[in-house]
Amino acid sequence: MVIAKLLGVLLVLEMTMMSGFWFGAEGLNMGYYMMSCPFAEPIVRNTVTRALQNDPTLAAGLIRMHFHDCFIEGCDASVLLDSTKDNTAEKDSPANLSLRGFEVIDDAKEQLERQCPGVVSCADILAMAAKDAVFWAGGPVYDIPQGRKDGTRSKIEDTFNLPAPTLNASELIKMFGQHGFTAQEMVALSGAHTLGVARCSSFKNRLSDTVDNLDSGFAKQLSKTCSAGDNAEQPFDPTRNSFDNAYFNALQRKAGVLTSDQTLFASARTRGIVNGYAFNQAMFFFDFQQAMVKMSMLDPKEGSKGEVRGNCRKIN
Ligand code: HEM
Ligand SMILES: *[C@@H]1O[C@H](CO)[C@@H](O)[C@H](O)[C@H]1NC(C)=O
Ligand SMILES: CC(=O)N[C@H]1CO[C@H](CO)[C@@H](O)[C@@H]1O
Repeated sequence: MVIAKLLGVLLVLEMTMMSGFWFGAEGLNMGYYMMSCPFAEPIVRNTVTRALQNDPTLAAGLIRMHFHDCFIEGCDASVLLDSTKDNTAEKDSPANLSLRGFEVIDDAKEQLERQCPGVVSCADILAMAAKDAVFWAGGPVYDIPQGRKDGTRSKIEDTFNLPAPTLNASELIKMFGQHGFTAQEMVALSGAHTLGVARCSSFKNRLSDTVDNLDSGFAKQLSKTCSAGDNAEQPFDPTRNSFDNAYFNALQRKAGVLTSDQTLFASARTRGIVNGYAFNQAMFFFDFQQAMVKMSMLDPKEGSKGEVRGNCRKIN
């Protein structure tokens, strides 16, 4: 088992080296900023570390923002664009207003523009920041290839492509399948809910639904949270700032917060995967980092298909 995993890691490493680092003409690759901005990675990492020391809850914000970015129009920083007088951007979609961490990206961008103007894309900064946040919170360390360019489209109506918290396992498998993910990768990625919170408006549907596989004690907890209003926050698991497998243990206790969380344990198609991750955190970490690398490479806009924004909130 262990040897097989190790071989797997070596193989992946070798493949990324071959495809990117050494022959790196087209496509994303590991050494993308080696010549043009060698300190890009440490600058982002230091910025993220400083921000998270101040506010550990922002780790969740950065990871979620990267997910929303990649699922709409590919990983092209479309999620970072502000609305203008003729365009309402993704970030102003009412249901998605709880995205957090924009200032961290702005801060990293400002420093990078001083060091190497016009070189490091906002999409790459966001992907690096999400990776640094995972590690900072205690999750796996991994490397992501770079070379994404920033897009110019960000439209509120595109956010219907995000999964809704009321989806069941088959719908989630289908939706993630459309982006090329297996059911196992979808469950691993959902494990990002080991960090952060959901607001009452995202789960109150469950309080009136009697067939929703909800532990009765936990149902009382959710009702109590909701008694403080739609924006009241409920942590996904008891350790909201630690990247661990407590989320999967919560699903086993029927104490998942969203319908889309609990369905992963309720459905026979994904229950085994949940049990595996609840039992073996190392396996969750391994699958999570692989799935995050894959997610970070969704439809990148390479070369002349995009630009490097000077300000992550505005197209050039
Ligand atoms: C499987 C489908 C998914 C659904 C339906 C979903 C839905 C949601 C919802 C409704 C919230 C709470 C928003 C709020 O009430 O303010 C949330 C939070 C969050 N999501 Fe997901 N999500 C999914 C997958 C993912 C993935 C793939 C990631 C990252 C890899 C992710 C990362 C997060 C994080 C970290 C938070 C907490 C944010 C915070 O505390 O600020 N989610 N998600
Ligand atoms: C999941 O949702 C779809 C669409 O609402 C429905 O057709 C299907 O029966 C549901 N599956 C389960 C297992 O509940
Ligand atoms: C995950 C989520 O809540 N997505 C919503 C974002 O906003 C749009 C528009 O209001 C909704 O259609 C999505 O369901």
